[in-house]
Amino acid sequence: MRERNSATSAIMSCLTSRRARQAACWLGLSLLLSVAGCTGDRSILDPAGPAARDVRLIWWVMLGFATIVLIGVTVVWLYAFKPRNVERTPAQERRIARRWIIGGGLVLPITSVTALLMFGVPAGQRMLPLPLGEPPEVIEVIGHQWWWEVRYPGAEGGEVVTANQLVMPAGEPVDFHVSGADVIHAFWVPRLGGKIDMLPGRVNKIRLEADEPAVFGAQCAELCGVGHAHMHLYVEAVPREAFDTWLAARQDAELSELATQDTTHDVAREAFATHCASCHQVAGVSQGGVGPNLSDVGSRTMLGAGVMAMEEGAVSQWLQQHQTLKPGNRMPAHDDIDTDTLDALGAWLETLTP
Ligand code: HEC
Ligand SMILES: [Cu+2]
Repeated sequence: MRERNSATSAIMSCLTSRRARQAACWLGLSLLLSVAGCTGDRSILDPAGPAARDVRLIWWVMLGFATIVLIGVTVVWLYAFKPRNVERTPAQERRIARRWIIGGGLVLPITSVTALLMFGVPAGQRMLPLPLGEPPEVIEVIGHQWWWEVRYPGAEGGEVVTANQLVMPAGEPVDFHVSGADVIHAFWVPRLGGKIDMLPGRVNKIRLEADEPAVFGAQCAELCGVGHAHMHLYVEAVPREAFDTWLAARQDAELSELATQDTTHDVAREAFATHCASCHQVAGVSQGGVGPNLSDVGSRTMLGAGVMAMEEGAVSQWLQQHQTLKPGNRMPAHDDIDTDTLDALGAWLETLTP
């Protein structure tokens, strides 16, 4: 609230000051607004890994270059308006014209493009999944309308599958193999680097690394339909040991036991078998593959790919209001199921916390 008040008074003082000061005032204000976006969990200017640092460097180099070009063009443009009365022979005119064409049309673009390539090519190279001494962890990320499927094919004891949350080891390179299940999406964790298209029928690869354990925001970066803006991904980098523990807890045997052992949830499991099993997988209970895997849904921090925070009662609320919370999403409204049953389903799913 205080921020809003100070912003309002800044705008008011811009409006009420004199003309010359007004111009400076607006310039300052717009600069302030533009740097306000430079931090946060989705800022490319606040890198948390080597690939993102490269991207930031290229960004600054390009900004610097663009600024120099802008100033250069402006100076030349102003110079062109300067009145002068020199008589030139046609040969002199031709020579001057040729100088401009060769200098501005060939030398300048060749040097600037070469300089940019010198920064860009090594940076792109570092993001390529080139062979390493020790093969890095592979995480598969598959974009769906409008949620994320995340698979760990290298997990000890068998592949681990989850959704809408990506846990990765920190301090080591990780290869992301990305694709799309329906339309084109794009995988983008701005503070780690990227972005890369997720294409149906093709696997794109990118190598990213998080310097330290931290939580990052990610977002689908390719317009993919009505739910695109609601397609966030929660990314958490954890120490290697914690990562291994996290994976081990998500082995099918562990998850099946978690989902089936507690008999107080029999009603919920029955309702699940009738209404939900065709679309959702819960280890030991169902095999559906249309929607997110729910075997560990209780351990998510967000539901619906970021539309609501996971807290007590959140799953039941999602079941009752998901078409309002995330309009147009691909899960049918369940108006035909009574609230008690939805509450029971929610309560059971929330216990699925490995
Ligand atoms: C026709 C297929 C379909 C059916 C039937 C279905 N769902 Fe879904 N469900 C989806 C899809 C698709 C999503 C992803 C929606 C999104 O976020 O865009 C989803 C999302 C969810 C989520 C959020 C998961 C997350 O990680 O954010 C929960 C919880 C859920 N469904 C539970 C249920 C329950 C319980 C039932 C039965 C009452 C059910 N679903 C029936 C397709 C289905
Ligand atoms: Cu999208």
